[in-house]
Amino acid sequence: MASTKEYRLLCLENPLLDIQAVGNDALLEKYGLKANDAILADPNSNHLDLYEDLLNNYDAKLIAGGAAQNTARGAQYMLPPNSVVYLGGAGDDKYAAILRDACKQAGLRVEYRVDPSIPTGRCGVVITGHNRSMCTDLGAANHYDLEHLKRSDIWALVENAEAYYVGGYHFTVCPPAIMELAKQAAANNKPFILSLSAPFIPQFFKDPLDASAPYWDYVIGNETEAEAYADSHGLGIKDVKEIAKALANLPKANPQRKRVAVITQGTEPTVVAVQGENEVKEYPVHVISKDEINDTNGAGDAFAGGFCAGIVEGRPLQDCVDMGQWLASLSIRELGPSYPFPKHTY
Ligand code: 26A
Repeated sequence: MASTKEYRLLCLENPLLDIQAVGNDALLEKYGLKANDAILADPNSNHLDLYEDLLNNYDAKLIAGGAAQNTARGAQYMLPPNSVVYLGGAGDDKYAAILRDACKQAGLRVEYRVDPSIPTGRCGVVITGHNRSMCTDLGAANHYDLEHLKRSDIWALVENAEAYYVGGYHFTVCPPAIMELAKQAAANNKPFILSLSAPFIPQFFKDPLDASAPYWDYVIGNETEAEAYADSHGLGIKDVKEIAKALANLPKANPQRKRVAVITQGTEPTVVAVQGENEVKEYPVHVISKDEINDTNGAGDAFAGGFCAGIVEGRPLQDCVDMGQWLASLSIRELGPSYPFPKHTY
């Protein structure tokens, strides 16, 4: 029988408000951005001017973002009411109010560590064609801490949850909180799901990432993140299937679960490797026509959301991948990392 427990999935990362607009090459060049990338804003550059520029000159939209918050909203979209809770740091301002409102509408419970003295984090998203360039000023999200996670009411949610999802972007913020969840998962044989999030995480946050690796029951990434992992770890392999296999077979803390590595590749098939298995499987994506594509920002987060929903429900791996692909195909039809309402059913 399916569990009737509430808040079975607990997610952690950085709540951000996306300031998203269609831009052009000149705009990318002005701020030194690549067409398809995710970076932290450099306060010593002009990055912090990007947000006003997008709002004033490019008709930017304010959309609830933060990669794992998008994933959490996505998982909740596919699960019964009150299934998902999300943790992260936010301010006490207009942007936080927009985030809370979007999450409330999605039925996602959020428990922010509120810092009223620091603005809520923002992410400038510049869309050019099918590319998106993201530049994040973490703000209050950067102040998430172990103290919040260990607060008795929050820790009760941790103990109650049956699965944890951590966005790799949180390695820039609070690795100790990630490790705490990771160890809690292993000690209680609960699945710990980690997203690589962006190439700069395996490149520049290699040490905290590697410290968490033994605890990954599921590791999710896209092809560029997989390649960045292989490069930064000197694996000497470029083939996505081989990288997935290497990830799946890293040393593991909890031997009761075989690690699964899941690599998405845009419209190309999703690659899945299981620890100890020779065969790497490929699952074709759900095809949608070109003119149905609104924007692909958040497609990876949506995939992770559907995948996590499947894990929480104890579905077979193949179904979890299918649920991820289904939710990604819905999100691509929306503006930004959003899901259609009224709800579609899987
Ligand atoms: C620490 N960084 C850079 C980030 C992010 C981030 N979420 C958390 N931390 N940079 C971009 N994002 C989010 O990624 C989503 C699309 O996948 C954006 O907010 C956007 O909603």
